[in-house]
Amino acid sequence: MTTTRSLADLKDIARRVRRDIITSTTTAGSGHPTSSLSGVEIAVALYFGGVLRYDPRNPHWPQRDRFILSKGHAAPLLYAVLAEAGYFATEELATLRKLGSRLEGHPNMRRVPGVEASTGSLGQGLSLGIGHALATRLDGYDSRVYVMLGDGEIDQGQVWEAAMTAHKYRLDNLVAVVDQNGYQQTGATAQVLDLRPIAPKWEAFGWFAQEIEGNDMEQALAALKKTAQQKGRPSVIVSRTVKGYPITHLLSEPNYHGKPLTPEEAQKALAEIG
Ligand SMILES: Cc1ncc(C[n+]2csc(CCOP(=O)(O)OP(=O)(O)O)c2C)c(N)n1
Ligand SMILES: [Mg+2]
Repeated sequence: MTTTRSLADLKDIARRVRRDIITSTTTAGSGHPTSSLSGVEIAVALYFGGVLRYDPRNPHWPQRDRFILSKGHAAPLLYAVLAEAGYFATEELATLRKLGSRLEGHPNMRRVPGVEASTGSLGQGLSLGIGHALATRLDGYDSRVYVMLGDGEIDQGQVWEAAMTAHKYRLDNLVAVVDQNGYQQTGATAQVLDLRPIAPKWEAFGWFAQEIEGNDMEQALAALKKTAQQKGRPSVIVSRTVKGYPITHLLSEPNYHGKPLTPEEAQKALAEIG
């Protein structure tokens, strides 16, 4: 099944998800709010815009589509979306990173329903996505696999090995999203290792590439839907976003990687989100 909401509803969900990201990380006193905030529109469009087929009452439904958060440190985003989708109660988000909680700092597929892969060691998610895409094809299903990567994460060689492999097997049921928020752990991606222009590199590896403003819900939704029309090649969406969006004082502030907001900052941020 898919869930299809109106554009206004999707924007409402995105606001709730952003609030959950900020509240859960501030309550935890740790985590990666800015990395989570940049990817909200893509994740919300995917789960609630009629793109991903899933059933929260049957998380292992064989014909389901898969979403793999390769940038696993953005777990607060994944958890907020899974709670919104009905995999578990929203109240559980308050247990993020607490001792004994299944909502660990990085997603654990053995503990959390709806988590398709245990990620956090960057660079591996696309390879895992290839495994799912090949397996579901062998099973004769038309399931699709979506993988979100960071723009720093794609520095890793394994990502490009996966890019070559996906093309070799003509995996038109595989979609990579590069959350191009311009920053990684220690600074701007442009300074650490400048891979721009990103889309032509994927095209050179045989992929169908789209470039979008990724904090625009309409663009996120349209780009995700368009990937289904591709035959014989995998798709990538290079999603230009803002790390920390839309919290003004977090906008592209490199020192905020992996830091929660203080309770006072969180109050201001929640007011800003509305
Ligand atoms: C293999 C590996 N090396 C290093 C890290 C530590 N690390 C966590 S987040 C991060 C930066 C990731 O940047 P990016 O992919 O751009 O994601 P963003 O937070 O900007 O969304 C790094 C280096 C890791 N998780 N895995
Ligand atoms: Mg980044």
